[in-house]
Amino acid sequence: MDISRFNALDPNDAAALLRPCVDIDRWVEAVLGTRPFASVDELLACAQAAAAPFTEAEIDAALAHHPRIGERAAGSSAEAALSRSEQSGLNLDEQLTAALVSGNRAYEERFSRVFLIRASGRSSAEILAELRRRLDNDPEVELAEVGEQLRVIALLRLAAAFDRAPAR
Ligand code: 2AL
Repeated sequence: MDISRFNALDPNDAAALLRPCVDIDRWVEAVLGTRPFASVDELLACAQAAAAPFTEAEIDAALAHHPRIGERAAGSSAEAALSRSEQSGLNLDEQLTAALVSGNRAYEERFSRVFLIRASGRSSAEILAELRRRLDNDPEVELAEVGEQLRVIALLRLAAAFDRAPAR
């Protein structure tokens, strides 16, 4: 996608490009409502500002679309394909898989939501260490961390849709 094509897209088509990045209506509408953009940088800056911060309700709604770390997303949706690609570097052996399953379970018991982390560019061992570190967070600190991870993943996906190198 290039920026002039994106500016000219029908709102439904433009929303269909944005929604797999993070399915939060307010964010999608903020980006759509700011078109036209002079550049991809301007689009990414707008997308970033509209994501800072997400509310708790927005985070919980968006997390419903994220498979657990270590679980291969099923189906042919754009989101599932993105998730599979992000998690493709995880090099999971039996031991790491078991550790992630039990870490995910402990996290969900403690925080009542799915553990979320930007998976692309991270090894399974790194992810497991982060999961264990974040398990000790206070709930408000963890809410801020998960919101930040959701924003990072959304911006990576959006940048990739415009053939941009990841901006972290
Ligand atoms: C994911 C996912 O699907 N892609 C990614 O970067 N992280 N899931 C997760 N639970 O963290």
